[in-house]
Amino acid sequence: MNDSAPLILQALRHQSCKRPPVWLMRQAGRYMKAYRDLKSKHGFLGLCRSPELAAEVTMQPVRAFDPDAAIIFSDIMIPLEGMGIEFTFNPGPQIENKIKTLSDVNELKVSDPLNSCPFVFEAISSVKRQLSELEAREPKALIGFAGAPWTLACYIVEQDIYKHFQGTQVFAHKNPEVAITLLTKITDVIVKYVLAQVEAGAEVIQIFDSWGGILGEEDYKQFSLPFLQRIFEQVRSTGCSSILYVNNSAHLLSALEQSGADCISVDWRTPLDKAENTLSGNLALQGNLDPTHLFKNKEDLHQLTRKMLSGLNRKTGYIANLGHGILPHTPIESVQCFIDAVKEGW
Ligand code: 1CP
Repeated sequence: MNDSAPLILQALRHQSCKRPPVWLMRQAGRYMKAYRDLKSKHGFLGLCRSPELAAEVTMQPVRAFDPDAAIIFSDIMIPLEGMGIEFTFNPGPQIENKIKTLSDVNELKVSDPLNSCPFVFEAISSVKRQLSELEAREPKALIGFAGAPWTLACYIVEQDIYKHFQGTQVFAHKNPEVAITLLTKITDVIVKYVLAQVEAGAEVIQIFDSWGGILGEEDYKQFSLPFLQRIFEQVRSTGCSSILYVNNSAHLLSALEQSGADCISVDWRTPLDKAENTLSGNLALQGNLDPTHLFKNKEDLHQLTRKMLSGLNRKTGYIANLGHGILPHTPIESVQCFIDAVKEGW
């Protein structure tokens, strides 16, 4: 076992890395047969709610493909259950009692995730132990995560006739104060949730603002950024590193710079060199191969991965990844091809 820090932590601290570290967003999941087999027995929430099974599903891609990180298996909705929000999955979140009014917001509890979802923290401790026992060439980082308050609000606010979460935008503009109260309550819970993940052993916290990109820059600064700033300030106070992923974020890059995250995870639509030129050099970058490129043939995928790396001007402060989560039906050979191509080095 090598006892230096995991490459991902070196990259987030801007220490020089012998090669780019690599992992894949949503690396545990439906493209893996081992995952599908376990899910067919226990159901998605059954996997999330069992610390043993969540740890096992977390470790499946780590053992199969040797990425530089494990990301804890769970879902962004899990900490909301303690607030009184009821949901199922099919395959995405289906919410029973959507938020419509101020009184719905007032009824939400600012619960303690240690009570409402203790299994997440038990799974983190278990994965931490398993990673330390793994016979791997490099130590691996353990990544915890949460949804951004805006993205969580997208799922829980009533959408009525609106598509693509515009219902949440309409809700925010009709009742900005109610929306801010809702976002503040979600943030209160998410702060507790990520701090408990750090306490349990997470070394990096990634926040997913998957629907932040539907907002224009000014609205982003009102309805997403201040809540992210609170979360990242708290994560920073523990000494833990942080990553912010915002899908469809080309127009938001300068706003994201003010989030307080250590690293911006760039979606595939923005060329990495453009992100590198726009963002301050103090910020690390993560990304950003188009997840659909994993369906190309091996030669093309290898070439595209090497091209992604050669577009960068830096040799640290960078984590190779996809530009969004890996898709169902992705060929597993492509996952290995992508990881191996990154491991060829700078
Ligand atoms: O049918 C199934 O097998 C369930 C599919 C699935 C999985 C594997 C869902 C339902 N969630 C997950 C796990 C999950 N969710 C992880 C696992 C850790 C990993 O390996 O990376 C993570 C990080 C998430 C986070 C998540 N859930 C996000 C943010 C990331 C992103 O892709 O933008 C979002 C938006 C969700 C909501 C969600 N949960 C599940 C689905 C299919 C979705 C997306 C639905 C939608 O597009 O609205």
